[in-house]
Amino acid sequence: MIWNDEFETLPREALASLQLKRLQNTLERVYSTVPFYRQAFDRAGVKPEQVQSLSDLQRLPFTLKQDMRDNYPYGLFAVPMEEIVRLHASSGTTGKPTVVGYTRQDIDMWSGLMARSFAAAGVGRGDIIHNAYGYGLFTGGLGAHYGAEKLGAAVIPMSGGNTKKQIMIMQDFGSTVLTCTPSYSLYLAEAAAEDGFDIRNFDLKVGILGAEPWSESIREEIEQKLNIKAIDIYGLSEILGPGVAIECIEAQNGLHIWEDHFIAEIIDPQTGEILPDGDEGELVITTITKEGITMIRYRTRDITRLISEPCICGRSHRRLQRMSGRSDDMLIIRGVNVFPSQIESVLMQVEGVEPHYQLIVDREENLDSLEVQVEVTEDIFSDEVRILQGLSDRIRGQIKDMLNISCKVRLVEPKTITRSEGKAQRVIDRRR
Ligand code: DLL
Repeated sequence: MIWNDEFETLPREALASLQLKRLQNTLERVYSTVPFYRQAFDRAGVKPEQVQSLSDLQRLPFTLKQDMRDNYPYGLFAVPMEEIVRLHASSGTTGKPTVVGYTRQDIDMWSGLMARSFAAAGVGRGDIIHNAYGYGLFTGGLGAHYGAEKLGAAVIPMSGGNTKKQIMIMQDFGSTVLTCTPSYSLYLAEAAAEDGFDIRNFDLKVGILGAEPWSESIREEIEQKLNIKAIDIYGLSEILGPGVAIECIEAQNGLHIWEDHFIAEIIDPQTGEILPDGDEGELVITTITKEGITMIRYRTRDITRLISEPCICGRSHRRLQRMSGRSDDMLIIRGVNVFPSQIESVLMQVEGVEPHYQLIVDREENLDSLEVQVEVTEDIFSDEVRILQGLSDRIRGQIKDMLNISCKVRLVEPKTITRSEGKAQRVIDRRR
């Protein structure tokens, strides 16, 4: 279902002129209210009024996560604190979090985009949304919650954790929609089975899953194990939270990025050069309606490509291909670049391998080493050592063939790898 027909199907030309108008207003505004941007634009020698076309945006400098850290906590806010009604923060792996603030209008806009995203995933009034994204500083919980209410669906504010209770509530309340990370959805299926329930028989019909990278093979696992349609949703706190982009249920192929609110560019992560539509690179986003925090050419570090072919659903907004990872998650193992998602894709093609794995990177005698720990089914695990050895050799060979890296493979018993209630930790890098 299309939530906002006028905007979601706006012809490309009209969309571009709306973007330009909104961009120009945004630049005027931040130039006068945010010293950080005024200085950055001055250094680049560009005044807001010189931005006369969308391609002029390229003349402005990028904004980095480090800029948010340098201006911690409120230095990038574009409005006085009296206008801020909500604060969120993203944890980040090191040091201080990055803080984001929302005005009342931002919250309305966010809820509207989340409602629009739910609708694109086939969710509507009458649905019961089991929201297992964490409530708190993380944007997932409250972002999905407000969107669900705006949509007019019934939302169960579960938050993360307490997995056994989640199963009971999901079953008793007849939840039809599950919102959580893809890894947690698999954990829920597993925990239900442990309690003697088959989650496939619950009322769930769709999962709105995101906040971490996942592969097409994991989607198949989830759809099969939970008997749902698994929809990929993307977002990040710096830009909004969940609801920046989502797959439509009609195509389930690429995530529509809501271009009436965001301008997307793809750049070469090394050189910063703009890449044409269709090329894979780093996603850069400019917000053109946000008030509290406005991001001009924010480097997301997420690797994807823009799909500009029209979609069968009738929405005119371009699509992002499923994220293949983050440029800063890319592992360099003895000089070879590899994304955890590539290893995941290899693993998931092997019969008997479960969708739970961890990559341990270390340095041994001055050389990088990679150990892939992956769970295998109970049946396989209780097989003879010879058979297990054969399987791990086969996986090692396939990783070598497809990704050109040598690694150790350790097959582990089911449920050995720590389950996560939020974002899964796939990589443990002991070199850092
Ligand atoms: O993860 C917001 C969110 C909540 C998105 C719920 C979707 C659902 P952060 O904690 O700031 O915000 O993390 C943002 O997570 O830059 C990506 O690297 C990653 N990420 C988010 N969604 C996806 C996805 C939320 N669908 C960071 N696929 C982003 C791959 C994703 N990575």
